[in-house]
Amino acid sequence: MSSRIPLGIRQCNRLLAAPIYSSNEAPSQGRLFSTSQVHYERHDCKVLVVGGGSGGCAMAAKLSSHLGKDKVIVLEPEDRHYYQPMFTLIGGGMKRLEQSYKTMAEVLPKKAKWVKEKAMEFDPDNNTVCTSGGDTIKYDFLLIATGLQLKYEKIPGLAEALEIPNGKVCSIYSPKYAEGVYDVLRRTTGGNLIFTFPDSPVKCPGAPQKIVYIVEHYFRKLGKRDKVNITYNTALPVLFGVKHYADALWPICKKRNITVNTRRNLVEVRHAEDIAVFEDLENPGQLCEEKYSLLHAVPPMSAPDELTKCRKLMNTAGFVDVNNSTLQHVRYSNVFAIGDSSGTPNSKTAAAAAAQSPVVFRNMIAAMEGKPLTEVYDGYASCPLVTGYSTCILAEFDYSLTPLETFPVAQNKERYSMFIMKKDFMPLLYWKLMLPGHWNGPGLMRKLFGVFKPNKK
Ligand code: UQ1
Repeated sequence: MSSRIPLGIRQCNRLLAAPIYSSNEAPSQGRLFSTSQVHYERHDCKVLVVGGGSGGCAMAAKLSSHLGKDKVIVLEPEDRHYYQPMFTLIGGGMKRLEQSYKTMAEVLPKKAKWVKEKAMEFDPDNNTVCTSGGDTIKYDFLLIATGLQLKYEKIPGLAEALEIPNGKVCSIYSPKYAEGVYDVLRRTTGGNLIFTFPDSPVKCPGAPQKIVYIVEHYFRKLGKRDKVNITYNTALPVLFGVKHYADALWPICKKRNITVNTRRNLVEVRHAEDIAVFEDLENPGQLCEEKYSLLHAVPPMSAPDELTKCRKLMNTAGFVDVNNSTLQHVRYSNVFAIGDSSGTPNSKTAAAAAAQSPVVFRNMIAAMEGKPLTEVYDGYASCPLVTGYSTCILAEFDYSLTPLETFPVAQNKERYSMFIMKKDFMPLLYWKLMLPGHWNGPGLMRKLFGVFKPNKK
Protein backbone atom coordinates (compact mmCIF):
# COMPACT_ATOMS: atom_id res chain seq x y z
CA MET A 1 0.00 0.00 0.00
CA SER A 2 2.81 2.45 0.61
CA SER A 3 6.09 3.01 -1.12
CA ARG A 4 9.06 4.93 0.17
CA ILE A 5 10.23 7.76 -2.03
CA PRO A 6 13.60 9.40 -1.79
CA LEU A 7 14.10 13.07 -1.08
CA GLY A 8 14.02 15.12 -4.22
CA ILE A 9 10.80 13.73 -5.63
CA ARG A 10 7.98 16.28 -5.39
CA GLN A 11 6.54 16.04 -1.92
CA CYS A 12 5.00 18.00 0.91
CA ASN A 13 6.91 20.44 3.06
CA ARG A 14 8.14 18.67 6.13
CA LEU A 15 6.54 20.32 9.13
CA LEU A 16 7.56 18.10 12.01
CA ALA A 17 11.07 16.90 12.65
CA ALA A 18 10.17 14.06 14.98
CA PRO A 19 9.60 10.58 13.61
CA ILE A 20 5.96 9.60 13.60
CA TYR A 21 4.99 6.03 12.85
CA SER A 22 1.93 5.11 10.96
CA SER A 23 -0.66 2.34 11.17
CA ASN A 24 -2.01 0.08 13.86
CA GLU A 25 1.09 -2.04 13.68
CA ALA A 26 3.40 0.92 14.27
CA PRO A 27 6.32 1.22 14.50
CA SER A 28 7.14 -1.72 12.23
CA GLN A 29 5.75 0.03 9.15
CA GLY A 30 7.28 3.38 10.08
CA ARG A 31 9.23 5.61 7.79
CA LEU A 32 12.94 4.95 7.38
CA PHE A 33 15.36 7.29 9.08
CA SER A 34 19.04 7.56 8.44
CA THR A 35 21.59 10.04 9.68
CA SER A 36 22.00 11.59 6.27
CA GLN A 37 18.56 11.43 4.70
CA VAL A 38 14.94 11.45 5.68
CA HIS A 39 12.71 9.23 3.59
CA TYR A 40 9.15 10.29 3.24
CA GLU A 41 6.42 7.84 2.58
CA ARG A 42 3.93 7.83 -0.18
CA HIS A 43 0.78 5.94 0.67
CA ASP A 44 -1.86 4.83 -1.78
CA CYS A 45 -5.34 3.87 -0.75
CA LYS A 46 -8.80 3.33 -2.04
CA VAL A 47 -10.33 5.59 0.61
CA LEU A 48 -8.66 8.19 2.78
CA VAL A 49 -10.64 9.13 5.86
CA VAL A 50 -9.37 12.36 7.35
CA GLY A 51 -10.28 12.39 11.04
CA GLY A 52 -10.84 9.63 13.60
CA GLY A 53 -13.76 11.24 15.44
CA SER A 54 -17.31 9.88 15.55
CA GLY A 55 -18.02 10.08 11.81
CA GLY A 56 -14.52 9.14 10.67
CA CYS A 57 -14.27 6.15 12.95
CA ALA A 58 -17.73 4.78 12.12
CA MET A 59 -17.15 5.25 8.39
CA ALA A 60 -13.67 3.69 8.49
CA ALA A 61 -15.27 0.65 10.13
CA LYS A 62 -18.01 0.37 7.51
CA LEU A 63 -15.68 0.98 4.57
CA SER A 64 -12.82 -1.23 5.69
CA SER A 65 -15.18 -4.07 6.48
CA HIS A 66 -16.65 -3.78 2.97
CA LEU A 67 -13.43 -3.11 1.01
CA GLY A 68 -11.04 -5.36 2.94
CA LYS A 69 -7.78 -4.90 4.82
CA ASP A 70 -5.62 -1.83 4.22
CA LYS A 71 -7.82 -0.34 1.52
CA VAL A 72 -8.74 2.44 3.92
CA ILE A 73 -6.33 4.85 5.57
CA VAL A 74 -7.38 6.95 8.56
CA LEU A 75 -5.36 10.10 9.06
CA GLU A 76 -5.65 11.15 12.70
CA PRO A 77 -2.96 12.63 14.96
CA GLU A 78 -4.62 12.19 18.38
CA ASP A 79 -3.97 9.38 20.86
CA ARG A 80 -7.39 9.60 22.44
CA HIS A 81 -10.90 9.41 21.08
CA TYR A 82 -13.35 11.33 23.29
CA TYR A 83 -17.06 10.73 23.55
CA GLN A 84 -17.74 14.45 23.53
CA PRO A 85 -21.47 14.29 24.38
CA MET A 86 -20.32 13.33 27.88
CA PHE A 87 -18.55 16.65 28.49
CA THR A 88 -21.70 18.40 29.74
CA LEU A 89 -22.25 15.69 32.33
CA ILE A 90 -18.59 15.94 33.35
CA GLY A 91 -19.08 19.69 33.85
CA GLY A 92 -21.96 18.93 36.18
CA GLY A 93 -19.94 16.34 38.13
CA MET A 94 -22.11 13.43 36.90
CA LYS A 95 -19.27 11.67 35.03
CA ARG A 96 -15.47 11.75 35.17
CA LEU A 97 -13.18 12.57 32.25
CA GLU A 98 -11.69 9.02 32.31
CA GLN A 99 -15.13 7.68 31.42
CA SER A 100 -15.28 9.77 28.25
CA TYR A 101 -12.38 8.38 26.23
CA LYS A 102 -10.69 5.32 24.81
CA THR A 103 -7.38 5.13 23.02
CA MET A 104 -7.54 5.80 19.29
CA ALA A 105 -5.92 2.42 18.67
CA GLU A 106 -8.85 0.74 20.47
CA VAL A 107 -11.57 2.43 18.45
CA LEU A 108 -10.12 2.57 14.94
CA PRO A 109 -10.95 -0.54 12.90
CA LYS A 110 -8.15 -3.08 12.63
CA LYS A 111 -8.74 -3.50 8.92
CA ALA A 112 -7.89 0.16 8.28
CA LYS A 113 -4.39 1.58 8.34
CA TRP A 114 -3.90 4.39 10.84
CA VAL A 115 -1.48 7.14 9.88
CA LYS A 116 -0.95 9.04 13.11
CA GLU A 117 -0.38 12.43 11.54
CA LYS A 118 -2.32 15.57 10.78
CA ALA A 119 -3.68 16.53 7.37
CA MET A 120 -1.80 19.66 6.34
CA GLU A 121 -2.63 20.19 2.67
CA PHE A 122 -5.54 19.02 0.58
CA ASP A 123 -5.07 18.81 -3.19
CA PRO A 124 -8.36 17.49 -4.59
CA ASP A 125 -7.26 18.06 -8.20
CA ASN A 126 -4.45 15.53 -7.73
CA ASN A 127 -6.27 13.32 -5.22
CA THR A 128 -3.64 13.80 -2.55
CA VAL A 129 -3.37 14.96 1.04
CA CYS A 130 -0.04 15.91 2.61
CA THR A 131 0.59 15.11 6.23
CA SER A 132 2.37 16.80 9.13
CA GLY A 133 5.15 14.20 8.77
CA GLY A 134 5.78 15.23 5.18
CA ASP A 135 4.15 12.17 3.64
CA THR A 136 1.81 12.21 0.69
CA ILE A 137 -1.33 10.13 0.69
CA LYS A 138 -2.90 9.43 -2.66
CA TYR A 139 -6.51 8.31 -2.64
CA ASP A 140 -9.23 7.22 -5.01
CA PHE A 141 -11.91 8.54 -2.65
CA LEU A 142 -11.65 11.06 0.14
CA LEU A 143 -13.92 11.30 3.18
CA ILE A 144 -13.55 14.52 5.14
CA ALA A 145 -14.41 13.92 8.79
CA THR A 146 -12.19 16.42 10.56
CA GLY A 147 -14.79 17.90 12.89
CA LEU A 148 -14.37 21.45 14.16
CA GLN A 149 -11.53 23.26 15.88
CA LEU A 150 -12.12 25.25 19.06
CA LYS A 151 -10.96 28.86 18.84
CA TYR A 152 -10.74 30.07 22.44
CA GLU A 153 -7.98 32.46 21.38
CA LYS A 154 -10.39 34.45 19.20
CA ILE A 155 -11.89 36.07 22.29
CA PRO A 156 -9.24 38.30 23.92
CA GLY A 157 -8.51 37.21 27.48
CA LEU A 158 -10.47 33.95 27.33
CA ALA A 159 -7.65 31.46 26.75
CA GLU A 160 -5.61 33.09 29.56
CA ALA A 161 -8.61 33.13 31.91
CA LEU A 162 -9.15 29.40 31.43
CA GLU A 163 -5.56 28.70 32.47
CA ILE A 164 -5.74 30.59 35.79
CA PRO A 165 -5.43 28.10 38.68
CA ASN A 166 -8.59 28.17 40.81
CA GLY A 167 -10.07 30.69 38.38
CA LYS A 168 -13.68 31.61 37.66
CA VAL A 169 -13.81 30.94 33.94
CA CYS A 170 -14.62 27.47 32.63
CA SER A 171 -15.75 25.60 29.53
CA ILE A 172 -17.23 22.16 28.91
CA TYR A 173 -16.16 22.14 25.26
CA SER A 174 -12.57 20.96 25.67
CA PRO A 175 -11.36 17.81 27.44
CA LYS A 176 -8.70 20.09 28.90
CA TYR A 177 -11.29 22.18 30.72
CA ALA A 178 -14.43 20.02 31.13
CA GLU A 179 -13.61 18.77 34.65
CA GLY A 180 -12.63 22.31 35.63
CA VAL A 181 -16.26 23.37 35.19
CA TYR A 182 -17.30 21.30 38.19
CA ASP A 183 -14.34 22.63 40.19
CA VAL A 184 -15.37 26.24 39.50
CA LEU A 185 -18.95 25.33 40.35
CA ARG A 186 -17.98 23.92 43.75
CA ARG A 187 -15.91 27.01 44.57
CA THR A 188 -18.71 29.41 43.67
CA THR A 189 -20.75 30.61 46.62
CA GLY A 190 -22.80 33.40 45.08
CA GLY A 191 -22.91 36.25 42.57
CA ASN A 192 -23.46 36.39 38.81
CA LEU A 193 -23.14 33.18 36.86
CA ILE A 194 -22.83 33.99 33.17
CA PHE A 195 -23.11 31.51 30.29
CA THR A 196 -22.41 32.17 26.63
CA PHE A 197 -23.09 30.93 23.07
CA PRO A 198 -20.66 32.35 20.44
CA ASP A 199 -21.29 34.04 17.11
CA SER A 200 -20.28 31.02 15.01
CA PRO A 201 -21.71 27.61 14.18
CA VAL A 202 -20.94 25.24 17.06
CA LYS A 203 -21.02 21.52 17.64
CA CYS A 204 -23.94 20.41 19.80
CA PRO A 205 -25.74 23.76 19.86
CA GLY A 206 -27.81 22.57 22.84
CA ALA A 207 -24.80 22.08 25.10
CA PRO A 208 -24.24 25.77 25.98
CA GLN A 209 -27.68 25.86 27.59
CA LYS A 210 -27.63 22.33 29.06
CA ILE A 211 -24.85 23.43 31.39
CA VAL A 212 -26.98 26.42 32.44
CA TYR A 213 -29.82 24.12 33.55
CA ILE A 214 -27.42 21.77 35.32
CA VAL A 215 -25.75 24.60 37.22
CA GLU A 216 -29.13 26.11 38.15
CA HIS A 217 -30.23 22.73 39.52
CA TYR A 218 -26.91 22.35 41.36
CA PHE A 219 -27.56 25.49 43.41
CA ARG A 220 -31.21 24.58 43.95
CA LYS A 221 -30.18 21.17 45.31
CA LEU A 222 -27.76 22.90 47.69
CA GLY A 223 -30.50 25.25 48.87
CA LYS A 224 -28.41 28.19 47.64
CA ARG A 225 -30.33 29.20 44.53
CA ASP A 226 -31.11 32.62 46.02
CA LYS A 227 -27.37 33.38 46.29
CA VAL A 228 -26.80 33.35 42.51
CA ASN A 229 -28.09 35.22 39.46
CA ILE A 230 -28.04 33.10 36.32
CA THR A 231 -27.77 34.64 32.85
CA TYR A 232 -27.51 32.93 29.46
CA ASN A 233 -26.15 35.30 26.80
CA THR A 234 -26.51 33.82 23.35
CA ALA A 235 -25.38 35.30 20.05
CA LEU A 236 -28.34 33.53 18.40
CA PRO A 237 -31.65 35.31 17.88
CA VAL A 238 -33.49 32.35 19.48
CA LEU A 239 -33.15 30.11 22.53
CA PHE A 240 -33.34 26.97 20.35
CA GLY A 241 -33.63 26.68 16.56
CA VAL A 242 -36.63 24.33 16.56
CA LYS A 243 -39.79 26.10 17.69
CA HIS A 244 -41.40 22.94 19.08
CA TYR A 245 -38.61 22.64 21.67
CA ALA A 246 -37.95 26.37 22.11
CA ASP A 247 -41.59 26.64 23.20
CA ALA A 248 -40.83 24.09 25.94
CA LEU A 249 -37.51 25.66 26.98
CA TRP A 250 -38.62 29.28 27.40
CA PRO A 251 -41.07 28.42 30.23
CA ILE A 252 -38.33 26.36 31.92
CA CYS A 253 -36.03 29.41 31.93
CA LYS A 254 -38.84 31.58 33.20
CA LYS A 255 -39.85 29.17 35.97
CA ARG A 256 -36.23 28.73 37.07
CA ASN A 257 -35.43 32.44 36.94
CA ILE A 258 -32.77 32.12 34.24
CA THR A 259 -32.30 35.38 32.35
CA VAL A 260 -31.88 34.81 28.61
CA ASN A 261 -30.39 37.56 26.44
CA THR A 262 -30.38 36.88 22.70
CA ARG A 263 -28.01 38.47 20.15
CA ARG A 264 -25.44 39.06 22.90
CA ASN A 265 -21.94 37.95 22.00
CA LEU A 266 -18.91 37.56 24.27
CA VAL A 267 -16.07 39.68 22.83
CA GLU A 268 -13.58 39.97 25.71
CA VAL A 269 -12.76 38.53 29.12
CA ARG A 270 -11.04 40.96 31.52
CA HIS A 271 -10.13 38.29 34.04
CA ALA A 272 -8.17 40.57 36.37
CA GLU A 273 -11.46 42.35 37.15
CA ASP A 274 -13.81 39.37 36.56
CA ILE A 275 -15.56 41.26 33.80
CA ALA A 276 -17.01 39.78 30.63
CA VAL A 277 -17.60 42.17 27.74
CA PHE A 278 -20.52 41.49 25.41
CA GLU A 279 -21.50 43.06 22.13
CA ASP A 280 -25.14 43.63 21.25
CA LEU A 281 -25.31 42.12 17.77
CA GLU A 282 -28.46 44.13 17.01
CA ASN A 283 -26.47 47.32 17.56
CA PRO A 284 -22.94 46.49 16.40
CA GLY A 285 -20.24 48.23 18.42
CA GLN A 286 -22.49 48.62 21.45
CA LEU A 287 -20.73 46.91 24.35
CA CYS A 288 -21.83 46.05 27.87
CA GLU A 289 -19.75 44.81 30.78
CA GLU A 290 -20.95 42.15 33.17
CA LYS A 291 -19.22 41.20 36.41
CA TYR A 292 -19.08 37.45 36.98
CA SER A 293 -18.31 35.04 39.78
CA LEU A 294 -18.55 32.16 37.27
CA LEU A 295 -18.24 32.53 33.52
CA HIS A 296 -18.97 29.53 31.31
CA ALA A 297 -17.61 30.32 27.86
CA VAL A 298 -18.24 28.47 24.61
CA PRO A 299 -15.48 29.16 22.07
CA PRO A 300 -16.07 30.21 18.47
CA MET A 301 -15.48 27.22 16.19
CA SER A 302 -14.56 26.57 12.58
CA ALA A 303 -13.41 23.79 10.31
CA PRO A 304 -9.64 23.25 10.75
CA ASP A 305 -7.42 25.89 9.11
CA GLU A 306 -5.59 23.23 7.07
CA LEU A 307 -8.92 22.39 5.46
CA THR A 308 -10.35 25.90 5.07
CA LYS A 309 -7.25 27.04 3.23
CA CYS A 310 -8.20 24.63 0.42
CA ARG A 311 -10.88 27.01 -0.88
CA LYS A 312 -11.94 24.64 -3.65
CA LEU A 313 -13.32 22.21 -1.09
CA MET A 314 -15.18 24.75 1.01
CA ASN A 315 -18.41 26.73 0.71
CA THR A 316 -18.50 30.46 1.41
CA ALA A 317 -19.34 29.81 5.08
CA GLY A 318 -16.09 27.80 5.50
CA PHE A 319 -17.48 24.26 5.57
CA VAL A 320 -17.09 21.38 3.12
CA ASP A 321 -19.27 22.05 0.10
CA VAL A 322 -21.29 18.86 -0.22
CA ASN A 323 -24.73 18.15 -1.60
CA ASN A 324 -27.25 18.29 1.28
CA SER A 325 -28.90 15.02 0.24
CA THR A 326 -26.10 12.79 -1.07
CA LEU A 327 -23.23 14.27 1.00
CA GLN A 328 -21.04 14.09 -2.10
CA HIS A 329 -18.88 17.13 -2.85
CA VAL A 330 -20.52 19.47 -5.32
CA ARG A 331 -17.39 19.76 -7.50
CA TYR A 332 -15.29 16.66 -6.74
CA SER A 333 -17.30 13.48 -7.23
CA ASN A 334 -14.73 11.37 -5.33
CA VAL A 335 -14.95 13.54 -2.21
CA PHE A 336 -17.56 13.14 0.56
CA ALA A 337 -17.96 14.67 4.01
CA ILE A 338 -19.50 13.52 7.28
CA GLY A 339 -20.08 15.22 10.60
CA ASP A 340 -19.32 18.70 11.87
CA SER A 341 -17.03 19.93 9.07
CA SER A 342 -19.71 19.36 6.46
CA GLY A 343 -21.58 22.37 5.09
CA THR A 344 -24.99 20.71 5.30
CA PRO A 345 -27.41 22.88 7.27
CA ASN A 346 -28.16 20.34 10.02
CA SER A 347 -27.38 20.63 13.71
CA LYS A 348 -23.82 19.43 14.29
CA THR A 349 -24.18 16.42 16.63
CA ALA A 350 -22.93 12.83 16.87
CA ALA A 351 -26.51 11.73 16.19
CA ALA A 352 -26.41 13.61 12.88
CA ALA A 353 -23.14 11.89 11.96
CA ALA A 354 -24.75 8.54 12.81
CA ALA A 355 -27.71 9.26 10.51
CA GLN A 356 -25.35 10.46 7.77
CA SER A 357 -23.16 7.36 7.94
CA PRO A 358 -25.32 4.89 5.94
CA VAL A 359 -25.97 7.58 3.33
CA VAL A 360 -22.28 8.38 2.89
CA PHE A 361 -21.37 4.69 2.91
CA ARG A 362 -23.88 3.57 0.28
CA ASN A 363 -23.32 6.62 -1.91
CA MET A 364 -19.55 6.22 -1.76
CA ILE A 365 -19.81 2.57 -2.75
CA ALA A 366 -22.20 3.50 -5.58
CA ALA A 367 -19.73 6.17 -6.78
CA MET A 368 -16.90 3.59 -6.71
CA GLU A 369 -19.01 1.25 -8.82
CA GLY A 370 -19.98 4.02 -11.23
CA LYS A 371 -23.64 3.77 -10.22
CA PRO A 372 -26.02 6.65 -9.48
CA LEU A 373 -26.21 7.87 -5.87
CA THR A 374 -29.58 6.98 -4.43
CA GLU A 375 -29.28 7.50 -0.67
CA VAL A 376 -30.62 10.71 0.81
CA TYR A 377 -29.85 12.36 4.17
CA ASP A 378 -32.90 14.16 5.55
CA GLY A 379 -30.94 16.41 7.94
CA TYR A 380 -31.79 14.33 11.03
CA ALA A 381 -30.11 15.54 14.20
CA SER A 382 -30.84 14.87 17.80
CA CYS A 383 -30.04 16.81 20.92
CA PRO A 384 -30.73 15.38 24.36
CA LEU A 385 -31.35 18.65 26.22
CA VAL A 386 -30.38 17.76 29.76
CA THR A 387 -32.32 20.11 32.02
CA GLY A 388 -30.78 19.14 35.38
CA TYR A 389 -29.51 16.15 37.37
CA SER A 390 -32.43 13.89 36.47
CA THR A 391 -34.35 15.27 33.50
CA CYS A 392 -33.94 15.63 29.75
CA ILE A 393 -35.92 16.76 26.72
CA LEU A 394 -34.98 14.67 23.70
CA ALA A 395 -35.08 17.00 20.70
CA GLU A 396 -35.01 15.28 17.29
CA PHE A 397 -35.60 17.10 14.03
CA ASP A 398 -34.65 17.32 10.35
CA TYR A 399 -33.49 19.97 7.85
CA SER A 400 -36.91 21.63 7.89
CA LEU A 401 -36.63 22.02 11.70
CA THR A 402 -39.70 19.80 12.00
CA PRO A 403 -39.66 17.34 14.92
CA LEU A 404 -38.71 13.83 13.76
CA GLU A 405 -39.15 11.91 17.00
CA THR A 406 -38.30 8.29 17.75
CA PHE A 407 -40.38 7.47 20.77
CA PRO A 408 -44.18 7.27 21.11
CA VAL A 409 -44.23 9.85 23.93
CA ALA A 410 -44.30 13.67 24.00
CA GLN A 411 -40.58 14.35 23.68
CA ASN A 412 -40.88 18.09 24.37
CA LYS A 413 -41.46 17.27 28.06
CA GLU A 414 -38.72 16.88 30.66
CA ARG A 415 -38.35 13.17 31.37
CA TYR A 416 -36.29 10.96 33.66
CA SER A 417 -36.32 8.16 31.07
CA MET A 418 -34.61 10.40 28.49
CA PHE A 419 -32.06 11.47 31.08
CA ILE A 420 -31.11 7.85 31.77
CA MET A 421 -30.97 7.20 28.05
CA LYS A 422 -28.58 10.12 27.60
CA LYS A 423 -26.43 9.37 30.64
CA ASP A 424 -26.19 5.58 30.62
CA PHE A 425 -27.51 4.14 27.37
CA MET A 426 -26.02 6.51 24.78
CA PRO A 427 -22.36 6.00 25.74
CA LEU A 428 -22.86 2.23 25.37
CA LEU A 429 -24.59 2.63 22.04
CA TYR A 430 -21.76 4.91 20.91
CA TRP A 431 -18.84 2.64 21.82
CA LYS A 432 -20.47 -0.70 21.02
CA LEU A 433 -22.57 0.14 17.96
CA MET A 434 -21.73 3.48 16.41
CA LEU A 435 -17.92 3.38 16.31
CA PRO A 436 -17.80 -0.20 14.96
CA GLY A 437 -20.07 1.01 12.14
CA HIS A 438 -23.31 -0.71 13.16
CA TRP A 439 -25.47 2.28 14.22
CA ASN A 440 -27.22 4.16 11.43
CA GLY A 441 -29.25 6.49 13.63
CA PRO A 442 -32.69 5.75 15.04
CA GLY A 443 -34.56 5.70 11.70
CA LEU A 444 -35.45 2.02 12.02
CA MET A 445 -36.56 2.41 15.66
CA ARG A 446 -38.69 5.38 14.64
CA LYS A 447 -40.45 3.26 12.04
CA LEU A 448 -41.04 0.45 14.55
CA PHE A 449 -42.38 2.80 17.22
CA GLY A 450 -44.39 4.56 14.49
CA VAL A 451 -46.91 1.75 14.86
CA PHE A 452 -47.85 3.27 18.22
CA LYS A 453 -48.11 6.86 17.02
CA PRO A 454 -50.10 6.96 13.80
CA ASN A 455 -50.25 10.76 13.76
CA LYS A 456 -46.52 11.22 13.82
CA LYS A 457 -44.03 10.70 10.94
C1 UQ1 B 1 -27.94 9.10 18.47
O1 UQ1 B 1 -28.07 8.40 17.45
C2 UQ1 B 1 -26.66 9.49 18.90
O2 UQ1 B 1 -25.55 9.07 18.20
C3 UQ1 B 1 -24.92 7.95 18.59
C4 UQ1 B 1 -26.51 10.31 20.00
O3 UQ1 B 1 -25.27 10.75 20.32
C5 UQ1 B 1 -24.55 10.16 21.27
C6 UQ1 B 1 -27.63 10.74 20.76
O4 UQ1 B 1 -27.48 11.43 21.76
C7 UQ1 B 1 -28.94 10.34 20.34
C8 UQ1 B 1 -30.11 10.79 21.14
C9 UQ1 B 1 -29.08 9.56 19.20
C10 UQ1 B 1 -30.45 9.16 18.71
C11 UQ1 B 1 -30.83 7.84 19.27
C12 UQ1 B 1 -32.03 7.49 19.73
C13 UQ1 B 1 -32.20 6.12 20.26
C14 UQ1 B 1 -33.16 8.41 19.82
